[in-house]
Amino acid sequence: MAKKTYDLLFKLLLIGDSGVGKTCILFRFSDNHFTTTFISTIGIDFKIKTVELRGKKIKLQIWDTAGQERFHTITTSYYRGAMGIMLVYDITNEKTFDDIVKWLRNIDEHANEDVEKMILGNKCDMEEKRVVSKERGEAIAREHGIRFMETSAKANINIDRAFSELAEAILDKTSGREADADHARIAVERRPSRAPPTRACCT
Ligand SMILES: Nc1nc2c(ncn2[C@@H]2O[C@H](COP(=O)(O)OP(=O)(O)OP(=O)(O)O)[C@@H](O)[C@H]2O)c(=O)[nH]1
Ligand SMILES: [Mg+2]
Repeated sequence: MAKKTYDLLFKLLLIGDSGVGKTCILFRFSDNHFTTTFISTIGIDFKIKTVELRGKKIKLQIWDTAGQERFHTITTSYYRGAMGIMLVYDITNEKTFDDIVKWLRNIDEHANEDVEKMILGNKCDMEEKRVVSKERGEAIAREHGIRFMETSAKANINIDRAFSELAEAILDKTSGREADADHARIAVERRPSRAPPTRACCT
């Protein structure tokens, strides 16, 4: 049988308005490549990258969704399997930031309850065109108890870090579950196989 080349598989999802840079973020992370040509994603696409975290090989299967409304039905059908979701807005476009609440609502409706989330304010290389301050990004993330980072796919700022932090948060959760499972197994193994029935004494 072929040897498994990874220890864990994490499924991640990128969501956010069209044009915020989701595909570029993914390409920078997977291929260290960037292009200024905008080719809007049709439906959904994915890339794979294996990273090493705390001595474990983690295969990241990253789903890149189309931000355009007409693909809403197909893209939301991918939320359920995601263990981590990156919500992306563009710091030079107010509407994409306002829409973060809409994307958060979509997550509430379609994703697993314990999915790890992270908000990314992308295109932070365009300081001269900035309309959303970093503080506002931090504030909305704090309000919803979510991680936050400003990124640039173009200048390669915080791209690797964003994926590592999200994967690490999932790893923390997964390790917790593994520990729980071990604990439960030990508890079962220690239980006497034929424990005498406990009875209330009646005289
Ligand atoms: N300056 C700058 N431009 C960026 C950055 N990231 C993406 N872009 C540009 O923004 C445009 C849209 O990028 P995409 O990655 O295709 O956007 P998307 O979010 O995938 O859009 P949809 O697939 O339609 O949902 C392209 O012209 C990119 O070159 C960035 O970090 N800085
Ligand atoms: Mg795209």
